[in-house]
Amino acid sequence: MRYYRPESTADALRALATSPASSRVLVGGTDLLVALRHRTVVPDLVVDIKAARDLREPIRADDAGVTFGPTATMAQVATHPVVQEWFPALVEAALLVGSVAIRTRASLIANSANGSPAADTSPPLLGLGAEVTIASTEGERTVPLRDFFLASRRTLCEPGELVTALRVPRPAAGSASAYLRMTRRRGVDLATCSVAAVVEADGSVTAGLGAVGPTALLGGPTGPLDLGSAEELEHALDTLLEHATPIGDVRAGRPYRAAMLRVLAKRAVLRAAGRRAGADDQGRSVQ
Ligand SMILES: Cc1cc2nc3c(=O)[nH]c(=O)nc-3n(C[C@@H](O)[C@@H](O)[C@H](O)COP(=O)(O)OP(=O)(O)OC[C@H]3O[C@@H](n4cnc5c(N)ncnc54)[C@H](O)[C@@H]3O)c2cc1C
Repeated sequence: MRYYRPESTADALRALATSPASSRVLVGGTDLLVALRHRTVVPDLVVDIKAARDLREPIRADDAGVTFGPTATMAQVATHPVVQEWFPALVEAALLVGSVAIRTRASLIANSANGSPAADTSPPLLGLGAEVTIASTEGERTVPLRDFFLASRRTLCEPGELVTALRVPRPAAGSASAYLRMTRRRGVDLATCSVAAVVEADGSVTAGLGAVGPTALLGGPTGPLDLGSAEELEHALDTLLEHATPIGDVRAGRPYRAAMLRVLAKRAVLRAAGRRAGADDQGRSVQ
C-alpha cells in the first residue's frame, strides 16, 4: 500500500485519479484505520489530505452560511462561535461523537462520507439543508446532502473523488434546531436511533433521522403546525417518521427501536420548539 501526503487539493485529486478504484482519502483515520486493520478495505493508495495548504481554513462563515472543509474536526465544529449560534443541533451531535480524543481527529465531512446510517452529524446536516461539493480531476458538482446517501456505506462520492466542502445555509430567522440520540450505554457507543429536529418560525418541522434505515434520512417538512396542540404534534411525528424502516440488531430489537424513535423525535421537536420560543432545555424562559 502506498501512502501520499499532497500539499494541495489539486495534487490530491491527481493522485486519486491514478488509481481511482483502489485509493482512499485519509483525514482523521478514525474509520479508515479500523477498516484497514480489519482488512475490510485494502487500497493500493492512501491519500492523506491533512497537509494540503488550501485546506488550512477548516471553517469559514459568511452572512449566508457556513462552509466546512474536509479537515474540519468535530472539536472545531463544536467550538466555532457561529456554528454554536446558528446550528445548535450540529454542535450537540459533534459533541456526542466518541470521546475528546476522537473528536480532535474525526472530521465532519468524513462522518457523512463514510456512509454509516448511524453517523451522528448526518441527521442535523440533513435537517439544516446542507449541500456537499464533490471534486475530481474532471471538475466538481454540488448536490444536496439528502441526495448524497445511496445505501449503507455508499454515497454519491465515487472512487477517485473527494468531498471538498460541505455548506450549511444560515437558518431562517425564528427557526431553531435540536439533536438527540439514544445509545445502549453512556460513553463511547453508536446511536441506536437519533433525531435532529429543525422547527421553522411558522411551526413547520423537518427532521434528520439516524440509524433507522439503510442511510441517514430526511423526514418532512410537515407544513405549518401548532406544536402546542398534542394532536398536531402526533400528526407531525407521523409525517416525519413515515420513511423510517428500523431494523433489529445488536443495539435494539425492531419494535423497541421504532418506539424509541418516536419518543426521541417528540422530545427533539419540543426541545427545538422551546429554543425557538426562547426557553432553555428545561422549558424555562430565557428572554
Ligand atoms: C472509538 C470511536 C468512537 C466513535 N464514536 C462515534 C460516535 O459516537 N458517533 C459517530 O457518528 N461516529 C463515531 N465514530 C466514527 C467517527 O469518528 C468517524 O465517522 C469520523 O467522523 C470520520 O472522520 P475521519 O476524519 O476519522 O475519517 P477517516 O477515517 O479518515 O475517513 C473515513 C472514510 O471517509 C472517506 N473520506 C474521508 N474524507 C473524505 C473526503 N473529504 N472525501 C471523500 N471521502 C472521504 C475515507 O476515504 C474513509 O473511507 C467513532 C470512531 C471511533 C474509532
